[in-house]
Amino acid sequence: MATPPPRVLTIAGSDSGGCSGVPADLRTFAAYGVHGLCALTAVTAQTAGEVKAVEPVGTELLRRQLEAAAEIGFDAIKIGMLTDAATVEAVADWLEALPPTPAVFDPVFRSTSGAALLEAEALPLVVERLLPRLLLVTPNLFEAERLSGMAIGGPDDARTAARRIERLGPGVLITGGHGYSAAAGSAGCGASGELTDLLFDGNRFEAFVHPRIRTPWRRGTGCTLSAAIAAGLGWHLPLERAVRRAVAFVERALRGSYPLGRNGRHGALDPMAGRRGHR
Ligand code: PXL
Repeated sequence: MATPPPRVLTIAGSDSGGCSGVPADLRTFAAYGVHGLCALTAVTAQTAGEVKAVEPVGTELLRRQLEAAAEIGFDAIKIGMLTDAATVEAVADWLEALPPTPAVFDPVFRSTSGAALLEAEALPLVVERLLPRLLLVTPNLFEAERLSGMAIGGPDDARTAARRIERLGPGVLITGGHGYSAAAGSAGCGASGELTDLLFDGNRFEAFVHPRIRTPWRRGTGCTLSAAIAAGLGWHLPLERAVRRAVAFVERALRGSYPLGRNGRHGALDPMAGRRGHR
């Protein structure tokens, strides 16, 4: 009989195109060699480039999934798309009653194509009810601006915003992939061809500098990063090592990205890069 691998739960939305959300998370978990459990928050209909429909599964069915997952047990949790206030509350209530478990939250507010994936009224609930119960939150610069309530024009602002978000409860990893809004040419992204993901755990800052992988096929990047961190935590890596490994994992997945659909403009990164069965 094989030794059971770590178990990691994703609480997130499905993506019928298989690029982001639960499909990306489960591929990431598979690549990390952990057993993936999933609790769907919402079902979406999408192509590789467009979100066509989003519908929450409802708090009753979500609760049943979360209770069933807790019966099996898990070592770490990734939380993604939460859609609306009722869903945020259901997840927060459940987390509150759970024995302490490392949880990583990717605060998905809108899709790459601009579709709203968390209603605006739910943000205060995220801050009050969810953030205090998390080990780590992984906002991009836009999401970090929303969570911290300040504009982030460059690396110094990113540090200030990270401190503000950390005061709300969790450690924070601000991802640099989207570029600073104001300060053109500032360190961190853009001209140099490098970008920085900034980790603040409440004690120290750690900057993860890595090459920007230039690919138009980037759907699922944020989901994969947070799932990879959760998988590392499932293997009991300390937070800093789990993040370092996840950043390298996403870089490799982006190098293996591929187009999906007719015109080649859209596509996804490949969490299974180098691990596909037919080779
Ligand atoms: O990339 C954010 C994201 C997360 N989860 C689901 C999504 C998306 C973006 O479209 O559809 C289900």
